[in-house]
Amino acid sequence: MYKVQDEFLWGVATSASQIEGAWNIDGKGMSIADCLRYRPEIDVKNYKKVNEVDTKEIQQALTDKESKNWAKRYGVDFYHHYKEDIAQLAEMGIKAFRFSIAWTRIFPNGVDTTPNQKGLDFYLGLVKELKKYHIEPIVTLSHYDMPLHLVLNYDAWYDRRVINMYEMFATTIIDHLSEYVKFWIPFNEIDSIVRHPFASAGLVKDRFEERNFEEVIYQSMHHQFIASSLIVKYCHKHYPDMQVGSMITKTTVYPYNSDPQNVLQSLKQMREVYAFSDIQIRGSYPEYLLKRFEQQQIHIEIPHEDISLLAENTADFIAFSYYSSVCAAVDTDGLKVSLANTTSGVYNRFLPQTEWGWQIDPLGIRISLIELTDRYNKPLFIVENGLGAADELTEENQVHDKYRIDYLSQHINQVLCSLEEDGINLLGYCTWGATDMISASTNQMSKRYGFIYVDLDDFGNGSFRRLKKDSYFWYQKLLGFGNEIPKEFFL
Ligand code: BGP
Repeated sequence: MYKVQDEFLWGVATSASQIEGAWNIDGKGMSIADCLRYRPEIDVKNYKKVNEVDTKEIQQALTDKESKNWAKRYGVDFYHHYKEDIAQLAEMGIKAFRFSIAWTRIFPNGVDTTPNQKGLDFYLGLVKELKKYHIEPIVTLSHYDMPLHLVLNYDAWYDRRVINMYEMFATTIIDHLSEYVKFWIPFNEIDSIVRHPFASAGLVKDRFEERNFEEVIYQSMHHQFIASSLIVKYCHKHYPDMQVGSMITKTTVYPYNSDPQNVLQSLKQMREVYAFSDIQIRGSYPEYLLKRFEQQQIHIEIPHEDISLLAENTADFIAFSYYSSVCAAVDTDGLKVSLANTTSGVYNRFLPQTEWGWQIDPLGIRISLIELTDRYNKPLFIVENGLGAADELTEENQVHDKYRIDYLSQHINQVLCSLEEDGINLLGYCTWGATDMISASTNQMSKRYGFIYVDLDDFGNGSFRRLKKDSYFWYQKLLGFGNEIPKEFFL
């Protein structure tokens, strides 16, 4: 038998721009996610071409109010379906529901002096619905959908004033939901700014032509760290029971072979992500990052008061997403490329690949748990793990997603094994996807992650009808075991 603590948070995870829809009703302003569309003419493995848009594409988004191609404007209409969805998830037996707050539902332009009451009402209604079923909310404050107004009229996260606009937004919603929400994540995958600066921080490259764009990215990164520290400070001061997490994109990186050069390369690649959790957990910039800035002539402004703010307001836990692993090699000539979320690396011949080129590595989630425990010795929270697949609906209106059951079964088995053997402190596990939703990197609906199928295609056509997949009943059975789970369930 595997044993988990009574308060272990089995759940599911979502984000506002991928599920809510209702992009321009009840006072919501336009976000950067509303400028992203499915681009069938572009290979979806080239997420940068799809989502790192230029000013011309933004202008098109501003004028095109009708086309259903802007997938994240419609999501899966959770805004109007949330009671039905929460009821079905409660019936599945979840104990936690991760969601994010659409900043522009609260402050439509980011600079508004008063919050949008209908936005506040929506999220209060949502957490009350969760409370009805004794489901713990895990709330991400910024999940790739900052106000477009701050991109067009400020320099997005490169502008230090955005820190205080974010602080106003975050503290307003924290106060509003304080009776119901204990777990807060200021930024989803705070490390992702280096891979997709627009989707993560509203940075449009052609608006910084006279600057070193890498320097713009790292200065914006610093502003997000400061914003995050201000939220830690606020919660610790006003709500001592609240816990604030640092969230990173955790991909396990293996050396391509035992050549010490490749071992060193894999350590360097992992440090590119660890730098973010180092800063948020250890409270200061690691020397290796400062040395890299020096060598690459990257200069960022770090006022003296920032140094103490970072040091005195570190995160309480480490949340992370895990999907896949990659290999690292110094010389990649002739080696096949493999993807892990929006990270790329060298293909691992020991592992299978999904239809979107992400390799499936259950042991990698256990390795990640051990690595993070050994580096930080802090509570951990798996807030995303799942399989994106092109599910097919049968004529009997069923989805036989055994491939997703196998993926989740293998990964959860490793998580429970790690809990049993590796001395980790794990707060919970959330699958990525509750219902199907819009893919963050490709803006596709057909890259499905949910336990609940949604009748919608890549072009916004469909009834939004919900249908339970085979995996729904599998996860329901797992959650039904409570805190003693038979090991043979995973055979
Ligand atoms: C993570 C994001 C999620 C989610 C997930 C799956 O990086 O935090 O928002 O989208 O990736 O990726 P995708 O939707 O691109 O398949």
